[in-house]
Amino acid sequence: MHQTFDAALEMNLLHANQKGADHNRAHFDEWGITCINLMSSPGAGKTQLLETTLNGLQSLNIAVIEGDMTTELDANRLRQYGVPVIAINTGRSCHLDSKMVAGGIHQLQHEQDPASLDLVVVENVGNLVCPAEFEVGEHAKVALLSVTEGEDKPLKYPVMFREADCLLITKTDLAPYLDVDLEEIEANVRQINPNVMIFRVSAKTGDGLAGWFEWVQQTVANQPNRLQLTV
Ligand SMILES: Nc1nc2c(ncn2[C@@H]2O[C@H](COP(=O)(O)OP(=O)(O)OP(=O)(O)O)[C@@H](O)[C@H]2O)c(=O)[nH]1
Ligand SMILES: [Mg+2]
Ligand SMILES: [Zn+2]
Ligand SMILES: [Zn+2]
Repeated sequence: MHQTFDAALEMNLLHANQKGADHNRAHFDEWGITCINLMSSPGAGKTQLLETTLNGLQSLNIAVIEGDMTTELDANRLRQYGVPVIAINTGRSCHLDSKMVAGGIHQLQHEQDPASLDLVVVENVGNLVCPAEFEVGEHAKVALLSVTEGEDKPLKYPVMFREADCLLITKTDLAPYLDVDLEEIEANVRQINPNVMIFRVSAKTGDGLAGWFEWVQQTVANQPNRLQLTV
């Protein structure tokens, strides 16, 4: 959260955002859809992970809400996979908020029957701090940390790691070329969030992706209204 001169203002902002997040989650629950919020610093590999996930999980009907400050570069990468992609430009904002995502959901709703979807993945703006403080109505938060970012990042930027339900240590194919200790990354993450699910993955080689795919499928299966709607 940016330093504000007025704590009350900050509380109001987060309160308004929470109301919007509740609105979005009500939509997802009404449609029996799961929503996952993907967050990381710029370049940790969110879009590439999404590309491999769209390829690997074709049994699921997935839509993407793609947040970027400017450009539709990531959205256009993902459109090539033939899935609905709603692009949101945040302008000067360093994170998506629930109101922006509501706009995306309503647009998605106009384009197709939302109940035909299993999963909406929100790719947040690349930023290791602010996205974690603005809930968008997701059922699960997934954080990515690439092996090039340094073992200390979970300790220095704890909010996202504390909030995450699942952490992906990405680009593990690069680890042999670096002085990086993956055990230390995991220990630092566990210090902040002892129960988080951790996967080590390489979107480039495919290493570790099976565990991630299984986690996504399980998360989708756990959407309570999905069970009611499909029986
Ligand atoms: N070696 C290697 N490179 C990767 C891997 N995943 C992503 N990259 C590279 O990392 C760079 C950034 O990947 P993106 O997927 O665009 O990262 P992002 O988190 O979506 O970036 P922003 O949306 O800008 O925050 C690209 O050059 C990718 O090719 C991986 O598993 N291994
Ligand atoms: Mg991206
Ligand atoms: Zn609505
Ligand atoms: Zn910020």
